[in-house]
Amino acid sequence: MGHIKDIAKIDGKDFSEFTHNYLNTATPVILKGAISEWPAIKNWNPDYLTEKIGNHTVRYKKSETNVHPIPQKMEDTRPTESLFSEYLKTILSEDSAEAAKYCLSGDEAYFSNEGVTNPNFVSLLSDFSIPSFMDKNKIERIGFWVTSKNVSSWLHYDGGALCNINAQVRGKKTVYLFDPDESKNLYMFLAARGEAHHFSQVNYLNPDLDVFPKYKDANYFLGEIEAGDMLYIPKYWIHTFFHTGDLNINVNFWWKNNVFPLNSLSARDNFVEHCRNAYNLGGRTRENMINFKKLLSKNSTIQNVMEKVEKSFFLPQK
Ligand SMILES: O=C(O)CCC(=O)C(=O)O
Ligand SMILES: [Fe+2]
Repeated sequence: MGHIKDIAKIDGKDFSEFTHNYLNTATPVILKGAISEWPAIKNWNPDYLTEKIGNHTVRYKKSETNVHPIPQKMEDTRPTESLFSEYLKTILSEDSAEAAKYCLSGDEAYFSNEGVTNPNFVSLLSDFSIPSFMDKNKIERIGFWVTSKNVSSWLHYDGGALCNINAQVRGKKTVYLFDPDESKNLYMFLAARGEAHHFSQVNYLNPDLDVFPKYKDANYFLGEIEAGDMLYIPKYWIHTFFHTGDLNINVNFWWKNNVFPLNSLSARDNFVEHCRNAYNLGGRTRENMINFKKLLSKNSTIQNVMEKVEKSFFLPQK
């Protein structure tokens, strides 16, 4: 394996150290105890959550394994729905292998999206607060995550050039973070193929080193977040979490900030954006994405040129 370092940890109440040394330098860090005063830390147990939001319908991922999503099957995987109370019962059931196939994530469940509050979860809003270093107007989405033990996300970076603060309200997660330039060892899916290009092709829990030999050279940062901690993931950092508490609950804040690091992934995202703009399919709507994919599949010349640029400049795997 490549080099493994610990993710830095600081006193989570010291936002001035965080802002100067981490936020503004795009350096990941764990802010220990940053949210220990949130009412959510005491309140968010199964009974309380069932009472407050149990009757609301929630969407979540249902996968064949404990890893979510499986990017190779993304197109056939539609989120599933049920009442939150049913979801909670299922993931707290006796069969833990089955429970780990469920993942209610910030992709589907959110407190607010582009400034619009989700009415289903309003009753939980007074249990947490937006960190004071964050400009409220630049928050794109506040996500809600509820899972059982042994759930894992697939190795990816967050789209939309967004920074991320992920707050652990209950349970524990082991966090793996890769610098964006480690993408040279991570075999990201190609945007030129219309694939899930924020995702690595490698299953980090069981990497196939015959197919992905450079993965063994990938350097990463490792850390653990427990109830009360916040993690800062700078934009474009590639990450995955392994969930180790019996019940894991997180609130995360995706927001725009002005720090704009130039790296291989930011350059690639810009390149892809410009290619889409050239065909009047810019803007990150689902429709534009689908139409761009259709265009690429019909025009092998554009596809091959894009693929060459992606591979030679942004994702070289020598
Ligand atoms: O909790 C996880 O497994 C993943 C979290 C994540 O990907 C995020 O906060 O963007
Ligand atoms: Fe993420």
